[in-house]
Amino acid sequence: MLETLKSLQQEVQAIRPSSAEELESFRLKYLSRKGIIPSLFDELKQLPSEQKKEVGKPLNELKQYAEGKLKEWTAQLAERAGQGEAPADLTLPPVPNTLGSLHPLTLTRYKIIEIFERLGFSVADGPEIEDDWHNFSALNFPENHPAREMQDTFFIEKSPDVLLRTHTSNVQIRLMEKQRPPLRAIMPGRVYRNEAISARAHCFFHQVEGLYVDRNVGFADLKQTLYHFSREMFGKDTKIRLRPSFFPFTEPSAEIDVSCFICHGKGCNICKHSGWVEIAGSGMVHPNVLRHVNIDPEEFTGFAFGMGIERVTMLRYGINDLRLFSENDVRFLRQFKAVF
Ligand code: 2NL
Repeated sequence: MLETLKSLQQEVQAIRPSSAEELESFRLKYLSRKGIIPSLFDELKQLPSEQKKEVGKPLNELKQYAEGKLKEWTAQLAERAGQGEAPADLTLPPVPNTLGSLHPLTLTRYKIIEIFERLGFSVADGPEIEDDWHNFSALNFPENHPAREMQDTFFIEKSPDVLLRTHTSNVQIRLMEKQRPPLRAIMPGRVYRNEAISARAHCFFHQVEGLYVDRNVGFADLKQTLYHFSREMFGKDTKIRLRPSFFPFTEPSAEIDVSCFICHGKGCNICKHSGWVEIAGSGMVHPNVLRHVNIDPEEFTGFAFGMGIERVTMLRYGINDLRLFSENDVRFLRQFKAVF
């Protein structure tokens, strides 16, 4: 009897049913009412009591093993059937897209580029590590300008200076050095300033600058271009307002405000109850800047502007903390879906 049990145990262990039919014949052969294992229990009853003890335990183990195996294979076959054979239900919603999403700053940059490309502006690119000439001197910054101080700019080396660019105007200088007017380009990119990090300031941010140099480019071109941009970016009823300002590289210079697209002039937190929000700086390219790149200011004029991508993005989406852009928190990033 013990020998029989041992070989049965090995037999059952070796069985690997590969279909529902094979599984059923396994059940019938070993576990059904007339199967091998129940009939062994019948035999057990006939045995004298010392042998009952000896044989009872391994027989029970065999029964439990066979029952466990039946259960396990029943589940496995059901799972396989579910995967392979169930017809696809075409009325179910599609599997959600688990790809990442574009960063909100990327979405805003794409939108800005799209608007200016339709006006004939190309997109230019340049280095983030820059020399003094392309970041400051060519742009008419005086020798003692505070932006040249260590507190404001990240210097990599001093005399000759190597620094992290503080604006993308360096690309405009490089473009004008290389190409003759007419020039029409925008320069998106990352810029660096030595600021303590807070909800409103960061040691790097993103900018788009624009430049248009040709014969007879005037202030009206600047105004109309930025008016068109504002309406495309913030909506067709957007109005703009120009306030006098100062930059070393433009003369005259103006800050561009757009009418508050949140409250439409009624007054809200975004516009601090003024009805206007600042979005860009701008001006006519200073004649000294044109001279520095060998463009004759008597023959050519140009306008330029610069805007912060973070600022425009915060206004578009109602984001109130600059740090969210660089923390890579997916709970934040997931909320921005591209609409093309
Ligand atoms: C701002 C203001 C501005 C420019 C950038 C520029 C570049 C050259 C010549 C003249 Cl090469 N101007 N760029 C002009 C006016 C304003 O940026 O608030 N940016 C965030």
